[in-house]
Amino acid sequence: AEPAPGAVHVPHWLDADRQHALLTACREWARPPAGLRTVRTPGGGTMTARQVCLGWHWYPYAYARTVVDGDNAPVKPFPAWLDELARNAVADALGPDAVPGDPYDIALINFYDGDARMGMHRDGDERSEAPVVSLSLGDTCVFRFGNTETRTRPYTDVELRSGDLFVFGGPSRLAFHGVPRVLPGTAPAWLGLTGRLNITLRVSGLAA
Ligand code: MD3
Ligand code: FE
Repeated sequence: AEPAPGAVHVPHWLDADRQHALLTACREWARPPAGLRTVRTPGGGTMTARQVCLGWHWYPYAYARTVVDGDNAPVKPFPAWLDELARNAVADALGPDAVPGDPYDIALINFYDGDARMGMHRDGDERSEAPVVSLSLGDTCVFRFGNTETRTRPYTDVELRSGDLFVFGGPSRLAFHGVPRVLPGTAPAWLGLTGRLNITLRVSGLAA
């Protein structure tokens, strides 16, 4: 399904084995040092989803190589297999011509409990127009996909389920989006995850 130009939702892209493997990896990455943390915005807000980064550390609103707003540890490396996964995702969703020349080198992994949300925002801290790849695990969420002008209507609400892929390329790369709610207790029982996890894969366009 293509809810907006360049935005493609592929339900059930990850089979059960790949969901398990990705969840196991995310749990390892969540451990300190440079593990899961609460993000505080300059305006004094707190993100309710907790986050861990690979490759480059995101903090509002820039990238660094160390956890400058946490334990100051070096950010964990971005593994080559995640670049492969991202390239396969873009090819499957948008076709081979949409796969970027530069490697994927950032993963932002958000952990949501039942009360967590993400407000409407745009992702503009990367220096690349490469499509963003999003993978969901665990509880279903309501994902709100908006427009490029305002954080309000018009928007489209889409349910993202465990194993779903969403790719944001073209004009949708700069659209406002958010997660107004998570639907607790909807994760597949076999996964063994309470809550929701989202992995976004990005090309930084930043110098190594
Ligand atoms: C559209 N994450 O990490 S995934 C984010 O579910 C983020 O954790 C949400 O928004 C989450 O920035 C939504 C879908 C998503 C991710 C990145 C995008 C949509 C996007 C970047 C550009 C456009
Ligand atoms: Fe985002």
